[in-house]
Formats: sequence, structure tokens, C-alpha cells
Amino acid sequence: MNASNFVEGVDFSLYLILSIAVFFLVGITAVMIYFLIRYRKKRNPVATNIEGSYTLEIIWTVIPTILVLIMFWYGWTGYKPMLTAPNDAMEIEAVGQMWKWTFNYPNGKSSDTLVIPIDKAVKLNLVSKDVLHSLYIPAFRIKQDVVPGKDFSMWFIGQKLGRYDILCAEYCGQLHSYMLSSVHVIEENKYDEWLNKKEDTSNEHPGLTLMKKNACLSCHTQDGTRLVGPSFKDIIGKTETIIVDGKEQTIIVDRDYIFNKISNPTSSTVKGYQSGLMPQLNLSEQEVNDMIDYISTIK
Ligand code: HEC
Ligand SMILES: [Cu+2]
Repeated sequence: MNASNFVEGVDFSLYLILSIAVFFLVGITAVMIYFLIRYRKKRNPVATNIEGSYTLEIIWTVIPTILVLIMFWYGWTGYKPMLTAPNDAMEIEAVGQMWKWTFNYPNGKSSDTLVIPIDKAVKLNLVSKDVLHSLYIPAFRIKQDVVPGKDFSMWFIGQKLGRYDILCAEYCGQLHSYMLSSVHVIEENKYDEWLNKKEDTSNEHPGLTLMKKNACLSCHTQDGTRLVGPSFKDIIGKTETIIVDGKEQTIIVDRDYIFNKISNPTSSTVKGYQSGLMPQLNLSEQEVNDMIDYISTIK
């Protein structure tokens, strides 16, 4: 059994096109070598002038046209079913952002990995929070751009139990390769159990849970290492230079500054870092405060 319902169509056209290409590569090279030997100066001192041949011209026009149409036909019939999801497909929202995938289920559950039941049509509604991404599941033979402001989607049926890679196939900045996740195809009863189980985050600081969910930690570390953004280690009370409206200011980092920065990332830029990378998120005051509570504990 194939990993998804699209493997057969895509693989067939790949192997078909590959076979035709290999056939001509070998055939043309062989004829070339034969002609080199057969018509070398010693054996064929006087060149023959050929005036043209309708028969030959018709053959080398008609045969390639038929071959190209065959390749088109199998490519098209492999691709067309990808365009429309069946009406009873289960819908999951897939969110791409710098640099993380998040999958949101209709019951409110969200997860970093895509978990789906076997043999069920799944439709992913693709959303980007920032730039162009592309959701790519090689084992399923599907790939679709995720474009901010556009309602794109993709669908498939997972037909074989297992875990398969999900990648971002559209270069989206420095940590593009961090957008590695997986799709986990499981039995339907296990899926129902998983879907209805609440993530146990009771031992985790709510601010940390929120930061994981919002991908803050793909750009900011907790151990002092510089990533694309400054580390959160010992950030409260730090003296630093920020740029506001093109003018430099020296500030001491406090809760108000961080609150402002998270609620409105473009209000200022930390000197030495690239502006405009931090996403504008829809967070409540409570959520921002939870995150700041957690950030203040990072020492
Ligand atoms: C895509 C990368 C990215 C993500 C995701 C991101 N940030 Fe940032 N952040 C940056 C960059 C780059 C800077 C420094 C440049 C600037 O000020 O805009 C920054 C600056 C900051 C600062 C100021 C730090 C200082 O030393 O003054 C805070 C606080 C902050 N981010 C918090 C967050 C929180 C909380 C989240 C999650 C809700 C988050 N960031 C998500 C890239 C990111
Ligand atoms: Cu990406």
C-alpha cells in the first residue's frame, strides 16, 4: 500500500517521463557514436549534400508531439485529483510562520505535528502568518505554497501507518530549515483518543506554553545564545540601545518595554538586529503578561 492516495499517479508520470528521457539519451548517444565512426574522413572523404525529406520531417514532428501529449496526459491525470478535496474531508488548519508549523483542529486542539487517522480524507487549510512558505510532504507526493492573505488548501488520504516528514519547501529566511515537522498516521480509535486528550501542561509555566505555541523560541533562546533575535536570558534590567523612528535611544529593559514590543513589534528595533522579523500576533493582555512573567524568570 502506498503512503498516500497520490503516490501512484505522481510516481507513474515520473517514471514514464524518466523512461522516455533515458531511451532518447541512450538512443541519440549511440547513433551519434555510430555516425562518428561511419562517416569519419577516411571512410567518407566526400560529404553528401542532403536536400531534405518530407517523410523524415513528418516523422520527427509527429512522434515527439505524441510523446509530449502522452507525458502531459499522465501528468495531468495524476495532478487533477489533487485540486478538489472530497466534501466529507476532515478539515485541519495548517499555519506556517517563521519558523514553525502549527496544526489547529476543529475542536480547538493544536499541535506541532500533524496527527491524522488512516484512510480518511484530510483537507489542510493553509495559512501564513508572515511570508511565503510551502508545505511539503515528500512521502505523500504533495506540495502547496502557503501565501499570506490567500486561501490555499491541499488534501490527501494517509494510507499507511507511520510517521513521515513535513518540510517547508519555500526559502523563508535564516532558520527555514527549522520548519521540519512530521505527519503521524494512526488508527482511527487512537486518533479519537489523541484528539480528545488535553495536552498536559500543568507543570509548565503558562507563559512558556504560550511562547512555544507562538514560535517565540525559534528566534529567541533562553541560554544567552544569539539567534535572529536577542536571547531572553537576563533581559530584565539590561541596558541596551534601541532604534525608534530612526533615532537611537538607550533604555533599561523593563516590563513596559517588553509589553510594548510584543504587542507592537514594529514600535522599536534592538540595535544590531534586523527589524521587521518579529511577527505581529493577536495576543490578549493576559497572554502577554504571562509571557513576561516567564521571561523574567529566565536567568
Ligand atoms: C521570526 C523571528 C521572531 C519571532 C517568531 C519572535 N521574535 Fe522577538 N524579536 C525578533 C528579532 C529579530 C528581534 C530584534 C529586532 C527587533 O527589535 O525587532 C526581536 C526582539 C524581541 C524583544 C526585544 C528584546 C530586547 O533585547 O530588547 C522581545 C522582548 C521579543 N522579541 C519577544 C518575543 C516574543 C515574546 C515572541 C513570541 C510571541 C517573539 N519575540 C517572537 C525576532 C522574532
Ligand atoms: Cu517556511
